[in-house]
Amino acid sequence: MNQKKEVVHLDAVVVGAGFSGLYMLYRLREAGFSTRVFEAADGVGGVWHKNRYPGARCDNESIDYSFTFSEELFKEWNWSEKFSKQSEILEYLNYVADKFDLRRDIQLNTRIISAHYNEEDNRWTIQTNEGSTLSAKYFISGVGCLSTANVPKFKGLDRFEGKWYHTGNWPKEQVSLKGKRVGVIGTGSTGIQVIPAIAPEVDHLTVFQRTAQYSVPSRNHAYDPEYVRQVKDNFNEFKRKRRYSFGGFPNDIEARPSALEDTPEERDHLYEAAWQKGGVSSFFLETYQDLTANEDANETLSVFIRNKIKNIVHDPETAEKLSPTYYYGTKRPIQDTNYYETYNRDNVSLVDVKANPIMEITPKGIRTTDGEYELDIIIFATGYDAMTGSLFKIDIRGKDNVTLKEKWENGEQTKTYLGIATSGFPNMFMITGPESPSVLSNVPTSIEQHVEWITDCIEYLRDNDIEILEAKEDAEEAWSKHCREVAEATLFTKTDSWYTGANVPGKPRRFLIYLGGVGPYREKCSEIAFKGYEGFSLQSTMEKA
Ligand code: N01
Repeated sequence: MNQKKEVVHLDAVVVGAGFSGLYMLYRLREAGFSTRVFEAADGVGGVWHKNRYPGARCDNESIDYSFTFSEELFKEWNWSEKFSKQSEILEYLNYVADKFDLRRDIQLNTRIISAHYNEEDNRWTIQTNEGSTLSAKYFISGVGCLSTANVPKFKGLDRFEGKWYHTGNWPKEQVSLKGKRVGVIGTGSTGIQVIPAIAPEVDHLTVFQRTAQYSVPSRNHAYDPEYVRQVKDNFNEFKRKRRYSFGGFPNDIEARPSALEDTPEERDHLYEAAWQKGGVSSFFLETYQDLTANEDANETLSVFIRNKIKNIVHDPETAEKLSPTYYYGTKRPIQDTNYYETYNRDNVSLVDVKANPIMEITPKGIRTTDGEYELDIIIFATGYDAMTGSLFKIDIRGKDNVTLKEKWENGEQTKTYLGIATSGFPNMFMITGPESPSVLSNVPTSIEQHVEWITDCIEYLRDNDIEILEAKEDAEEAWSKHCREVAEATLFTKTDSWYTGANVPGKPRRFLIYLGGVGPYREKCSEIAFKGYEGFSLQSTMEKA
């Protein structure tokens, strides 16, 4: 007999158990909403659960890259290094899950495959891959901006006789690279971490580079306990600064207004100081403010880094191939430990696949237009279908059965209101969604702001008997236009990168990150809430009846 499956009723369903999902669950539960988080992986941690590749680290400072919602948590957790290893961040997120007893409402190994808004009862019907059906008043995405791996569709990959891995889905089991001929495709933040980490272990490493990248030394080090004590003692100030800063970091911006107002000697002096101190943030906080806004200012730093590459890399031809030409900072700025130095090793070679594109993967390795490279292992450090990829993996349908993909990709533009909501999809929220500061900010700061805003909003709806909240089309139009205008005033839109979607063939070119600053963005969101959720249409239970 065919038994009808039971539908589980909840206030909220949250997708993903990374930073976003964990905190969302905590806040909604505290506010008295029945909530369940679904996570496709077999553990909490989101990208930090999956990105176990050799050399994986955070390139934001560890203390800054933490939650601040709990002073107790902030004070009892001790980061060991300035830039944490993936394993330490994963340990932290597991600690958070245990400390706040989150696991009982997290279902692991379960993928949400669809979420359909039902206009009859104003609820979301949600299906999982293991056949459960849920009904929730609110559908909340915590899928992250960089969680859907981009594996380029090279001809012949299925015939490769060796092993291949994408860094974003690195296996839990130890991958033995010792004595192997390894190829790495991709030299973004990830490739630049993997390459120096594995070079000493492998027999030979061949790097397939499409775009040469600027990278600066991280100069990672163990934390000075005295520094950590001072930060913890000033928790409230740390938290306030992080929330109202431009980038979501607690640091003061000491950068001078323009690189063009200083002499070349003064500029080199500042750039050299930042290079010696290490970390991308040293350049943005302590050199010049117009590096990503003005082409000539940008070129001064670009030249400085290109000269560094020439000085570090012994072989002039390799140094030339490693020298980037795009506007510094318009691809995600990168920091490293011994990246350029790695090309001085005898067992490392560089292939320029822009000049000689990859034609196919053969059973024995990779064939480019200039020949075949025999390999035992291929590592794809080829990035992500960013910003929208993970949302589109779920069949999300709003009013009139319209899918999110149809709305955003078939329309002339992806449009959201504040990056939190989108018209036609009532009672759906996106944590760090498209057109919010997200990945061009310190992400945990932006996650905290969104989670708190969403929780306050849902409480407001409950307290005021409001059944439906939906972004208005004109408010969304205006926000989206504002986002594009702010971006167009920078150099970001001029470069092909995952920021613009250009890394995924066929993806529409759109810049979906709000560049107006974390602090001003927070104020804007708070003002909208204060004005009774201006720009949203609200429908009460009574009206509906
Ligand atoms: O990915 P990417 P990533 N043939 O897209 C190349 C975050 N992150 O994983 O530049 C050949 O930046 C591509 O070439 P090109 C961080 O936000 C954070 O490195 O497109 N090559 C590029 O070199 C970061 O920005 C941390 O020409 C191909 C590379 O693959 C984001 O994740 C650490 C290709 C992809 O670079 C993504 O970084 C690591 C093809 N068909 C990552 N397709 C932290 O520390 C792509 N490439 C927090």
